[in-house]
Amino acid sequence: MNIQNKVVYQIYPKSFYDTNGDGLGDLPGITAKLDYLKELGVDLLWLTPFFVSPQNDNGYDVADYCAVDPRFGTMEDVDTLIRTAKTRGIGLMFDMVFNHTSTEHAWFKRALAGDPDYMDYYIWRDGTPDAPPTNWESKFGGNAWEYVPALGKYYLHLFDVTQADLNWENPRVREELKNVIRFWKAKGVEGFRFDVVNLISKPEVFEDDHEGDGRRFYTDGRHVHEFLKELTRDTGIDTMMTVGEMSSTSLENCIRYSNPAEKELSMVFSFHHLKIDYKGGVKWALQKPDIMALKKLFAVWQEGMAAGGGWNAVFWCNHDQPRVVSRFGDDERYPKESAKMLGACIHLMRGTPYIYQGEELGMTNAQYTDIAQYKDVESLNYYKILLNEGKSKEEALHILSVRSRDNSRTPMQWSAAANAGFTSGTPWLTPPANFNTINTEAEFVDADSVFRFYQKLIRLRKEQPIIQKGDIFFLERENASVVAYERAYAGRKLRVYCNFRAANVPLMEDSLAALTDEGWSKLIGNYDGLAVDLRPYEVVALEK
Ligand code: TEU
Ligand code: CA
Repeated sequence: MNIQNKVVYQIYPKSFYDTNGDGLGDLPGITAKLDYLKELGVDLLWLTPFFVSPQNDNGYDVADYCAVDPRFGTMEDVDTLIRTAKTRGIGLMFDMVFNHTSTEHAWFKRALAGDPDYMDYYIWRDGTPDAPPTNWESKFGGNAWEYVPALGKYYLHLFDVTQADLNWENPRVREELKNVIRFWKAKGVEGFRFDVVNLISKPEVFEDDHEGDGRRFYTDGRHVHEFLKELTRDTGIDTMMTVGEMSSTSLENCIRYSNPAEKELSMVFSFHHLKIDYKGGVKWALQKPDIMALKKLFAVWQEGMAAGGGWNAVFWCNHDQPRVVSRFGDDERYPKESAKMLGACIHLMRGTPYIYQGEELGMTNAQYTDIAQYKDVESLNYYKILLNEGKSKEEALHILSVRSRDNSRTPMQWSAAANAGFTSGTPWLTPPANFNTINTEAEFVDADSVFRFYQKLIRLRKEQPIIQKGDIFFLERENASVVAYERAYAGRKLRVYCNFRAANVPLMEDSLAALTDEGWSKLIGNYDGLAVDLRPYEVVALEK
């Protein structure tokens, strides 16, 4: 599949559209909104997990990989969705959570019952109740090992205690997972997203980490490339669109994961650019976004992946990240300008853009003020941890309002009707009050809306080989306010300037007026005409 001219749209089914009034989005709700997605112009839909699950981590705790959770619908609904999307030229990508299963999975239940074959599907270490095998931390807080008294052993869980890590060293595990891919491939999906797939290969010996939380021992682990090659080869997914979610990864590894010659994956998500507002690298410690750090990371990753023949998935938002307009933009004074600037910044880069539902409307953070409004397991765990660390309730709630994953999981804002038109019942998460103005109906009739701008960005990618294939080189490297880059292809050039400040900012290397004198003309922007300086959150792309 040509991945360079595609745009992927991520759907969090639980929050997309509810057709039966139970307050939870469902699969028929996605089918019902295909015309909307067609109008936007996206090519593929990545659906986060809708498989049978106790939903402790909203479906990332899978209890049966090949069955549909009745909350979301039926297998027939899946077939209908795939078939109907195809008639609109839209493909589906399903989410494969292969680092761990739910502790409700039949494999884990057999392991718990002491069946040695199934115990070997997971990672166990001997121990006593008071001494976990290592000091590694779970990504959701607390120690990463859980003691099972009946077995006298601990199992590893890098995420929630109900998400047990699979033992990829066991060939039977790898065969089981290949069968899952084959099952969904036969249903006619066109791609897969692999959850935290660079964490699947654990070390041979488990030891304490005296420098960190343990991640250096299992991130991009010793056999990960081998395992991915085998999975891809044996399931024949090398011709499909595949993307791996890479936690705390390196450029060098991402080149290997995504260079077509390696036959591992089509592209990768990396997250370094989404930690520029983590103080000391800690998610729960707030700081203002460090735009200089952001620029450097973009330059390293964009230029580095191009040099090594790798391919990035480019994105700001997903179901784990706060809304970008609230985060790196200004959702109060410049909501439209900053949402458009952020969109263009990513969409004109080298890589395949991913849009997370509602991003194309400029949807904001949830604006919750009460702990009872939160549902996410990570948020609830960290609320307690923050209080235990001595933070006041107000401080802890403020941190959650900025960092919680629920910020992105609020219902899709379809209209100004009750519950943003998402459900006729009670929504599982409350939408922020701004759905009155930020919603698909309002943005359809506004020619200047964020939606119309995203639509244009998608169309430009399809029309312009330079956006799909151009080389990339970063400009304005010393300018702490502006992210700027030049694309080049077949004698043509494209320059993109993005102002990340709520103020006028001059360029360092040129003025925009001088550029027009040199024959550059405007391709797209979020303000009328051109000024000498960049205006607040202005983006302008010039071509020559
Ligand atoms: O996320 C992996 C991951 O490490 C995160 O983005 C995580 O949510 C964040 O670091 C916590 O601070 C993936 C899924 O996208 C996420 O929804 C799942 O909870 C997680 O894997 C476990 O399957
Ligand atoms: Ca429903």
